[in-house]
Amino acid sequence: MKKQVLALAITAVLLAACGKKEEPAPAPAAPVAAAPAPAAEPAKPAGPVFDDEKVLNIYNWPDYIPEGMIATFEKETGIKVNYDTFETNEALHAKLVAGNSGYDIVVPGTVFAKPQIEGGLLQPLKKDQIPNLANLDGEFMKTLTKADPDNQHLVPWGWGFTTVGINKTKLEKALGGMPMPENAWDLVFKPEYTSKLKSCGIAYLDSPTEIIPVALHYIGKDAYSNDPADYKAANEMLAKVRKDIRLFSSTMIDDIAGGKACAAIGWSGDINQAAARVKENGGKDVIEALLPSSGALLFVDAMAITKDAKHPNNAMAFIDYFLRPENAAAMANEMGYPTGNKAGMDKVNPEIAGNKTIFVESDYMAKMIPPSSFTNEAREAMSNAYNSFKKGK
Ligand code: SPD
Repeated sequence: MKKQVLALAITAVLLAACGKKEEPAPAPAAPVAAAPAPAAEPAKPAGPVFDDEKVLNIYNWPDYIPEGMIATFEKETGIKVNYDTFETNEALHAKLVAGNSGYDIVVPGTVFAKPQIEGGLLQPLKKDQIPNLANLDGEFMKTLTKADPDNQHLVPWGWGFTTVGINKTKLEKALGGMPMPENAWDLVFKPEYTSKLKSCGIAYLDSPTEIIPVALHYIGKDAYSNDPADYKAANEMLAKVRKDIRLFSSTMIDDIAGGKACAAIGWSGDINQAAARVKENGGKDVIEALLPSSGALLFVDAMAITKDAKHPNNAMAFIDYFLRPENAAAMANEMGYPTGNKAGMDKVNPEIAGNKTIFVESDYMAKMIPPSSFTNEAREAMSNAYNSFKKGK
C-alpha cells in the first residue's frame, strides 16, 4: 500500500508538469533496423532479436549502473558491450547533434530528450522486441509524454532530484554553533553560510542546466525560465558566493565521501552513494541528502536509441533486459535511484524503500520542481551566464 502511495506521489508531480499542450513532434527518423518481414510471413514471437554484429555501444552517466549488470547481459547474449560515460546532458547533446556518435543506447535527461526527439536524433522503439515494457508503471510512463508524446522513444533508466548534500559532521563544525538554515539551499547560495562552509568545501555540479535552474528557483523565478533577464538575476545571486565554491564536478561521490566537500549541489542518488561509501570504508562522518523546504529539482533519465545506431536490435534486447524486476531493484538498492519499474518493488531492500531521499514521500513530492525543457536559444544564453559565473566575471 505504501509503495502504491509513493508511485502515485511522483506521478502526480510529474503529471502536473504535463498540462501544457505540446507542439506535435516532426516525423521521427526512419529506423535503421533490419527490413520488416513480408506481410504474408506469420508473426514472429515477441522478444529479443539480435543484430549480426554482437556488439552494443552504450553511453550513460557515471556511477549509474549496478555491478555485474553488463557482465550478466554479455554472458547471456554473447553481445560485447562497450560502456562509456558522459558527465553532462550538454556533452551528450553535442555528440548527438554532431551525428555518428557510434553509440546505440544513450541516456539523456528528459529535459534534453524532448528536443532530441523533436530533432529526429533518436529513433522509435520496436516495442514488440521489448516485452518487459509491461513491467513499467503506466502512470509514470504518462509523465514521460511531456518529452515523448506517445512513449515511442524513451524508457526510464532512473529518477532522482538535484538537491543539497552535506557532510553533517564537518558542516556542523564549520558552522561553529550557527544553526542550520530553515531552507537547505541557503547553505550553498547564501553568503552568510557559504563564507563559513568554504573552509570545509562547497561543491557544485558542473553544468549550466544543473545550476541555473536551482539558482532561479532559489531567487523565486521559474526554474525553467527561458528569459535571459532571469539568468542575469540568478548570476547576480551566484556571483556573491562564487569565491566560496571549492569545486565544480559532476562526479562528486568520492569528493564528498573523501571529505573534500561538506556541502554540495548534487544528485540525490549520488549523495546516498557517498553516504554508503563512507560506511563501507569504516568512516564515521554522516553524509545526508537534504530535502530543502522550498523543494528540489526532479529529473528523469531515460534510455533511447540513436537515429544512426548500428546495433538497434541489440539495443532493444538490452532495454528489455534492463527492465527485468531484479535490475530495477538493483538500481534502487545499489545506486539509490528508482526506475519507474513497478515489477521490481518487492525486491527493494527495506532500508532503501524507507529512505525518504530515494523513495520520496508524497508530502515532500508535492514540493518538487517537475522537469520541463528549455529552448535552444535559452540553453545558449544559460551557458554564457554559467561560464561567466564560473570565471568569476
Ligand atoms: N550518477 C549519475 C546520476 C545521473 C544524473 N542525471 C542527472 C540529470 C539531471 N539533470
